[in-house]
Amino acid sequence: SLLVDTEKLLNKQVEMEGKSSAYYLSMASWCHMMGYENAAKYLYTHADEERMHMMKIFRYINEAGGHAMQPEITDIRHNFNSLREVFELILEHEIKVTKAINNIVDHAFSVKDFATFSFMQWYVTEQREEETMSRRALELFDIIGEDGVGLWTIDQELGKLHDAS
Ligand code: OFO
Repeated sequence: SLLVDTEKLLNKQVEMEGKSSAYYLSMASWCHMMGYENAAKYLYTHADEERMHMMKIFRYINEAGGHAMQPEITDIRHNFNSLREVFELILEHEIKVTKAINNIVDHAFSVKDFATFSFMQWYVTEQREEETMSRRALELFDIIGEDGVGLWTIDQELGKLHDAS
């Protein structure tokens, strides 16, 4: 069964994934309202994926003999200054998530909890993909530029990025 520390770390990660889901849903709503249709679509899907990330850990905790806790989700930001800011915040957030995942992997290894260590490998891979995707999204702003039809074009490209994922 899970050690107390491991269970705590995993429940903290449940909270983080739940928060990611709420955060991205809020961003999706802002993009949708602003008319960035493809960015909104990308973020609605991303919000669903984060919920799935949360549930995977949630079930694992209980299956491993722990007690998964439904997190309190508060302090969700609803307004953003620009589409670029949204994508900057996503990358920033994903980097934080990667650190938290790596910390769990490191912990699991050090206490010889190889089941958790192995379970977390999926997240290590997922984070590498998510960071790459976020960086690519952000690059569009520099490559295309935001003037004139730039923002519209960026939104179109964000739609393709999503299809490629
Ligand atoms: Fe986007 O992070 Fe979950 O794992």
